[in-house]
Amino acid sequence: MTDDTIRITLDGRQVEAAPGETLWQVAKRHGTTIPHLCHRDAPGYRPDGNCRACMVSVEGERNLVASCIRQAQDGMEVTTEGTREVEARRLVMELLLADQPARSEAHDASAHIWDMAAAQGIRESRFPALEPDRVPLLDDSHVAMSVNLDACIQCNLCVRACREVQVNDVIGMADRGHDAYPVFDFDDPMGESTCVACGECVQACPTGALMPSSIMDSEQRGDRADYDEEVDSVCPFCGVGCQVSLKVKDDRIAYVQGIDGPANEGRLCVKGRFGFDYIHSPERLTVPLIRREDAPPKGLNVDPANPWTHFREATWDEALKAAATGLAGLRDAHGGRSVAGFGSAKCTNEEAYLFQKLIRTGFGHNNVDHCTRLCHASSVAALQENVGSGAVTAGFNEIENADVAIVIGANPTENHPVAATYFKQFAKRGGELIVIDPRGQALKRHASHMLQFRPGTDVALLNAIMHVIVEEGLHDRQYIDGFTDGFEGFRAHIAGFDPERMSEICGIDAETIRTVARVFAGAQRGMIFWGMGVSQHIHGTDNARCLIALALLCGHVGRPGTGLHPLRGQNNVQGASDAGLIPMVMPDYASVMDDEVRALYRDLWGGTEIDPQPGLTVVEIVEAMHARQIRGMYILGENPAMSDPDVEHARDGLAMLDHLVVQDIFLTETAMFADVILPAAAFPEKTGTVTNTNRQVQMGRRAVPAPGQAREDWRIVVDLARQLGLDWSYADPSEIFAEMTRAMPSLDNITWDRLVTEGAVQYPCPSPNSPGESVVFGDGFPRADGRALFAPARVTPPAETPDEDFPMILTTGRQLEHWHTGAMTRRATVLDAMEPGATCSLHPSTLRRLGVVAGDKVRLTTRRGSLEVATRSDRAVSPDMVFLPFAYVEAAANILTNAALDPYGKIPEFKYSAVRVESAGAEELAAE
Ligand SMILES: Nc1nc2c(c(=O)[nH]1)N[C@H]1C(S)=C(S)[C@@H](COP(=O)(O)OP(=O)(O)OC[C@H]3O[C@@H](n4cnc5c(=O)[nH]c(N)nc54)[C@H](O)[C@@H]3O)O[C@H]1N2
Ligand SMILES: Nc1nc2c(c(=O)[nH]1)N[C@H]1C(S)=C(S)[C@@H](COP(=O)(O)OP(=O)(O)OC[C@H]3O[C@@H](n4cnc5c(=O)[nH]c(N)nc54)[C@H](O)[C@@H]3O)O[C@H]1N2
Ligand SMILES: [Mo]
Repeated sequence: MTDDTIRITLDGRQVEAAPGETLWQVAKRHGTTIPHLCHRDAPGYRPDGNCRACMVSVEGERNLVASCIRQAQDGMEVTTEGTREVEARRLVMELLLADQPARSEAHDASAHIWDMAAAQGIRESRFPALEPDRVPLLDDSHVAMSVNLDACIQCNLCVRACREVQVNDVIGMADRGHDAYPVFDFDDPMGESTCVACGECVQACPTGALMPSSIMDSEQRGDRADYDEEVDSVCPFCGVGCQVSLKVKDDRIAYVQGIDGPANEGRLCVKGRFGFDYIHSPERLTVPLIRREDAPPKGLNVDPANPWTHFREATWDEALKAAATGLAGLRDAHGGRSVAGFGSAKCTNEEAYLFQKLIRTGFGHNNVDHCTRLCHASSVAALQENVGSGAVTAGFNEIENADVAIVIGANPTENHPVAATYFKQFAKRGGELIVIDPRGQALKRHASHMLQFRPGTDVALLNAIMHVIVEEGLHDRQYIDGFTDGFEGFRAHIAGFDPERMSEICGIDAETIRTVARVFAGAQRGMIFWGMGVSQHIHGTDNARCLIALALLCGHVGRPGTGLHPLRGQNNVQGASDAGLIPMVMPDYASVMDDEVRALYRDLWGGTEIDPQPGLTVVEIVEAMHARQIRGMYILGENPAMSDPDVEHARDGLAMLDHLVVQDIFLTETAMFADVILPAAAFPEKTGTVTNTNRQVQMGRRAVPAPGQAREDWRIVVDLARQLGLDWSYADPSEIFAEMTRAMPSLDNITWDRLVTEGAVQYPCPSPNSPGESVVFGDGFPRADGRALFAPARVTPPAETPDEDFPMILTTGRQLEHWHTGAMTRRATVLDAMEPGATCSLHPSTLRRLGVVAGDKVRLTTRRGSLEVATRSDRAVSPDMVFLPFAYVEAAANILTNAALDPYGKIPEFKYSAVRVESAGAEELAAE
């Protein structure tokens, strides 16, 4: 017991309270849940004390007090269950109910307000309805949510949800007092406002005034509790790893709620909340398919709704046999190296592990890779080289403890929206947010410093920042001496990068560079977050080297509120990489070239020798298809016919394969080239673990059955392995996980049982009871000498720069509502309705120069290909650039992109191509 312990009397009992704890919280901790409406007992929600539903009496005070907001003070005598406060609370409740639709007609008969009323023995109000027609009633302008203002009790929770928890600032209160009601922006209908549909307000609303439309419009109309089962799992979209509660009704996901996972603390984004119904799409693969003998030549020519012109239905036995025989035949005729595999970062750890084991033992080589190659491969290369580990050194939630943070080449409000809520909260409470991006992306509004620089010039800008830090003596000498190597050489190297000269390259003036250098180096605790703008360049590894050096220079690693955090993309890209879906390393990044490593796996895997030669990477595999070195492929949960650079070339490669096995949940563009298609269960239809960007290993649980004959991926891989002659006998994912823990030190102290009961454990985990460590490397680095390394980086121009024929810059990326190649999200009703078609974004001045208005089509042409796409006006895009998302097959961005590779990470330059932009209308007119 410490001296600041507070002692109060609660309903006659002596209890203790922590400083700052409210009476409501103390009571809750001691087993009394005081009724509450405007108070939400969830992380991030500040008490507001406005609804009076939680009143209690405090000895010596004349008026009752709102327990949700009144803090405990030493010596207080509090009564929560005496006649006076109970009667007062009942009165409040009755007055509120008088102004609600009756429960039988409620928008949500299971709303929190009814529970709270019932808890006080109130079923209906004695009072007449106050003003039945007082406010406009239904606003159903939004596809995902409906607003029923007649049920609003002005509790303000939706405003706090929107403004303080998600920091979106869309909802406000109009009018005052009893006449107040929530408005969106400036009193727009919700569907026309700037709302990003995170649904936090719907989750928070205690009355059903804000409801998921899926419930309003369904048979469960008006009852949020009308479900058969609720299952805790993890969101299948991005690397944040939000924990969700899936409400299941009649074997379908009726709706989704955020739960208090370590990364998301109850929050979700539009995809996690409203994007799950892709699994119920009528286009799901439900039976195994085999290419027909008389099918037309392979190409993008299959209708996913009617594949029968190209494929015929097969039994599982027949399909597995066909898949295995085709691949084994190539292995026997041309050697195992003629077959390659792409595993999936959308599947579980266990599935990723089995997949690489299958390729390595079934075909005797390491030609196995996955989308990490197109993603953070360069970041991981630099991190491995300089700090000895490819994972983040601190979870993103550590930003709560930081004073300054850099977000560079990442657009988290769209791509890691729940992580972005923490970044915005950080800025709101005064943290210095430095955003470095060629695009005036949404975080700009929250940034204390926005460096909108020229794309592809990160090394110049970052070296200049570091030049200033060293020149002005702001670097952390003690840290550098204690924990790093290579500083002297590095110092000499960056002496050549003065801000005046670098300013000409990157377009940021020298004074701003100096200011930012001082801010970052001067802070006690700083973090660096980065994304694809850094990694997807031919100099992506150099970009990441600079970021690592910057953190080391300032000693911003290894303490709370400091760290390096490449925001990982797919829900399980961290885990799939850890599990060894990488051609040069085994699980836990153990080199295939290391004799001891191979001996370990030979013993663990029953005597099969592991090939000491690293395998080919994603883009190299495409080249090898064209060279006829790779003749067969097994592609599980990836869509390279959309996601690879220079994708027409990649599609041609796929068409040249003698045998292609695709395992997916949809008949994707890639599956159109397949010889055998194996229908898989989607994430909410299976059980297994996934690892998020924070290194948190979490349990995904089966909530609904898979459609038709679709099977869990791990089961299919096992069956295929057996067909290939491997004697595998896994009967459950827990057995696979147990085998992984034997090989992977990163999983020390993490067991299946722990994950079942705790939901999540972060690695590294020092003991069987520890939740794991958010911040690592406080006492040294996992490199040979225990020290981190400064690696100098030079300025390299992009592989292709604008010229007379291709005068503008094409950059590609993502949108909030869509996932990568669109396979999932274009089949999710709400998401598809919000972003139904392809558009490219251009600055209004560029549109004018081209003589087109937003909505008109333009033709984009690069050295690889050409396409037409509608335009959208966006001031965030600089006038010499065009932004194109890669989710749309009808305007597939990768037809245009450059497959040139970074030499270390082997990642292509998705973020920079020289492009010609012309009005498509003009072309048509000329043709007439
Ligand atoms: N909604 C949605 N969310 C996703 C995904 C999705 O498909 N949809 N995909 C997931 C995956 S796998 C990933 S990897 C992440 C990716 O998440 P992000 O890394 O945020 O991805 P991008 O939108 O591709 O690019 C990020 C930013 O890089 C900037 N940029 C472009 N060129 C440069 C440059 O030369 N230098 C710098 N410094 N910045 C530049 C762009 O303007 C953009 O703001 O998102 C994940 N989350
Ligand atoms: N132009 C351009 N191209 C890019 C990028 C860019 O920024 N610009 N970014 C790159 C990056 S960072 C990435 S990560 C890649 C992503 O590239 P991909 O991984 O190829 O893209 P996804 O669309 O996520 O593909 C996932 C596939 O898995 C399927 N799937 C989903 N759930 C399951 C499941 O449970 N089981 C099975 N078997 N299948 C499932 C989906 O239907 C889909 O076909 O794209 C890269 N390509
Ligand atoms: Mo990614």
